Amino acid sequence: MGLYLGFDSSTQSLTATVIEIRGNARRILFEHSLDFDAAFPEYGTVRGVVSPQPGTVTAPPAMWAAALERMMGVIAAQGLDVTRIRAISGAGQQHGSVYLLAGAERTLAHLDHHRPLAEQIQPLLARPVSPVWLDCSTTAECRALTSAVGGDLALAELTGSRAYERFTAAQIRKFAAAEPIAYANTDRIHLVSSFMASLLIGSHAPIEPGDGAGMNLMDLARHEWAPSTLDATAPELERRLPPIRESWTVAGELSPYWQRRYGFGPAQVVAWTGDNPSALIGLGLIEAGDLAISLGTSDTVFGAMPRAAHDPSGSGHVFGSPAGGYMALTCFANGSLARERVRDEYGLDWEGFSARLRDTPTGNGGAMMLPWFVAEITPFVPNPGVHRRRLDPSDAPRNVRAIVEAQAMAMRLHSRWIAPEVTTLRATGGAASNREILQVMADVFAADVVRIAPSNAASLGAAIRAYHADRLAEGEQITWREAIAGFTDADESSRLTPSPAAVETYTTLLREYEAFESSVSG
Ligand code: ADP
Ligand code: XUL
Repeated sequence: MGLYLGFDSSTQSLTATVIEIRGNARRILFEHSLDFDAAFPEYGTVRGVVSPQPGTVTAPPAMWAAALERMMGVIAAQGLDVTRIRAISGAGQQHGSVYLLAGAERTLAHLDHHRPLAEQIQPLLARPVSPVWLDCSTTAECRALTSAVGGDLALAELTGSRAYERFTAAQIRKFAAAEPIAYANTDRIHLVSSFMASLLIGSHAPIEPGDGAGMNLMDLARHEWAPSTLDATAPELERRLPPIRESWTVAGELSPYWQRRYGFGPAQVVAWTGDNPSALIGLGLIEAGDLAISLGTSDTVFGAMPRAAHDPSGSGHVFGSPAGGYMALTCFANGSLARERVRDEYGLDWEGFSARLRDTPTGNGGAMMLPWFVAEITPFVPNPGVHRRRLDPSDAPRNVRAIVEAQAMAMRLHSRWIAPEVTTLRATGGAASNREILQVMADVFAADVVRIAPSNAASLGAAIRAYHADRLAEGEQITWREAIAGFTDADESSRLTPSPAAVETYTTLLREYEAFESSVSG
């Protein structure tokens, strides 16, 4: 059998993973990340994004194209026989949207393999930037959408989530009203995921239900665009959106551009999904059971769900699972970047940050922080602000512990609707390499925390999805259990177990945290 390639086009970086499958023998052949700021300084991003004014956060789609091209070149230069890559899929940061002009499809189909990709993509953009998930400038648009569809609950039952600032509907509505001419010139609106897949196949790729559910536009049960949400968002929206196709759809063949420029073969390109749905697969969460935490730019908690059940507090989301069925997710905007703010404020590196965590007592002597350096998604806090309780801002060790404990307690509290009790948490994302942070998670959740061997579960999940869809396309009735086998087993050397004393401390503290959080967030 062959090789399968997965990508994760995330907030700060693009990662690629190549897996090899020969019968029952499975291995990771290659894993590599390109950091957007460092590799593409000409786009002027800071941690992958641009923020021209507070609350408005965008990224340049041409940079993502440049990164895809650079990575394809890196893969081709590895000494791997890239013609053995049978299928490719990927994951994109969720919610972000890319606006293309009429004529884009023609250019995509005839890319000049002598020229770099980004300079050929730039002229196709009806909007030079893509609003991304960190944007929180669309509260008015969310209100309008909610009242047009009949309230929070009606919208959540229809699309899987109440209206959220970062979701694509609110972002499209804002753009269509603020820049009507550019909107009129927009022929196709892609998610990051379907945009990246389009670059690979040289034509417009579909959206799949995992990532489509992050738009507030898709009927979650039917996997169709929901007319009432389209009408409430922008005129003639449906003709601008790609079709929705099941997750395992082969979107097309790798276009001649990649074959001629880097020597790839005619690999099958499978619909891309969102980074969280892809991590669900990469962490092996096919059926309901374990929960996952992803400690990337955002922190997320998620798990598979057989039926769509909504968060009674209204702060969680139901997305499609790329394995069929659903996934539940809660997202926190103040994840890694907030930890970095505290780390940098006290002049620490990650080792110093971890040492402070080791040296401070569980429960922090009652000192607490609400680390809302930017507007928070969960709980909804539109105005940023860091709040301290019994915590001296000059006390570095206690501030380090306070942020990690607060993040862990918020994750616990706001994931109860997904799983009231957890036995094992599967961890991924950049900060999952930090054992001291994971130990706090284990103690607060009263659960074991494990990692899988590859560092990027979203990118691995994409490679596994490529394999699964390729087998189905060949007529093999492969199950998801067979597809993930050998890749998503827990790395036992990473297992952390909760300490009974710490669990007891956090059981009490969680109630105090909850009261503190709601007294400030309202
Ligand atoms: P994304 O996929 O959202 O672009 P990643 O999952 O790659 O992000 O995570 C990047 C983040 O990981 C960085 O912002 C950094 O704060 C965090 N990180 C990396 N190493 C460590 C560490 N040792 N301890 C804590 N956080 C870390
Ligand atoms: C999920 C969310 C983020 C992005 C970026 O709803 O907004 O996790 O997917 O990773």
